Amino acid sequence: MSDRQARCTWMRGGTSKGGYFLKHDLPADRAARDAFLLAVMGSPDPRQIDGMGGADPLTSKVAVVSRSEREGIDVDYLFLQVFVDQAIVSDAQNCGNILAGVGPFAIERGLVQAGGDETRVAIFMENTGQVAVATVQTPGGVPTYAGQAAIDGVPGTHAPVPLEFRDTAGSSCGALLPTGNTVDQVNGVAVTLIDNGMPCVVMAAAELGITGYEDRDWLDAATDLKARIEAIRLIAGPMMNLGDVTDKSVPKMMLVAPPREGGAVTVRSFIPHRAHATIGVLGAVSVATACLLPGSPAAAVAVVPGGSKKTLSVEHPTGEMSCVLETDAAGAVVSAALLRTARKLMDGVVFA
Ligand code: NQM
Repeated sequence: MSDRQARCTWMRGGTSKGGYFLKHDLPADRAARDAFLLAVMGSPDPRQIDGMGGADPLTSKVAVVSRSEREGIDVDYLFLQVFVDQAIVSDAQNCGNILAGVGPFAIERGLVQAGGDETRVAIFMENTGQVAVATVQTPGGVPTYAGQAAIDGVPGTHAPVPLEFRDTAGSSCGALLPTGNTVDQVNGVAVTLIDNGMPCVVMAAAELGITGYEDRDWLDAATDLKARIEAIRLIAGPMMNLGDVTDKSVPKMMLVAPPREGGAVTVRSFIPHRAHATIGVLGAVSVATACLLPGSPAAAVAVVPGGSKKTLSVEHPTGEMSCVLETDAAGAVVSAALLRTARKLMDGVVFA
């Protein structure tokens, strides 16, 4: 195809939505690829009126998928965040929600052979060099999206897509706690700078003068709060080995409060400039991990179950996300599992 059009599948993955491409269907040159994807989404424009993007970072996302040459791995997945109102395409983060669609997409497009009623797809996440395993429902050898699994933030029920992660600590920052500390002070606020799959700055909502139970619209309209959070983010970025994060979508900013619905913790997240409608998958894993660190702002508000395999329900603006964390004898998190769903929405040719 020309560099003005490409075969593409549009999918919802978890609580996100975006375009899924085979790598060889996109321009090989990075600048040309990014220009193509900006045009496909209609960026930069707050309404993305001339493109497929949904005027929201959660619906302006891209998965680039290819058959993997790596031992024991089925496919390689590169996540790209297409900014809505800036001409930026960033590979600086993973996306565990879009990840939920990668397994079914890989089977649909012939990269992976379905194996029985369930097919395990091992996915190398190129953004951070780590592996996730997705289990896709494939009755009769064909992916199905219909089922009884419900996730908060998505109406109805769908086929379950469990995701398992191992060794996500330090995915982008080189270490779970890149400063070596459980707590740092930034602009007078106690923060945990943590990366268990997603670089996050975790702090008490109360320290920022909010309850932590506000809804997305309220948070998005809180200009002074957002300016304060951004000032902390710009200082935290270099401390987390991320360099200058002015034009990056990481670290994510996580404001925690005590749970209200019987869960482990409540979170309001900024990703990083808009409030999240729910919470990112690896963002939730990172916050849940912070809850296990004695002395951290998250541990101070969290209700953590006992045992070496714990389910931490992370409450967010539209429900909760349950993270199953497995810990070793020292209490360090060695694996995380979450339930997502996905749905194929469109398959065809997209134009730039
Ligand atoms: O943290 C949003 C999302 C995400 C990322 C974001 C994600 C994750 O909800 O793994 O899924 O934090 O930008 O899609």
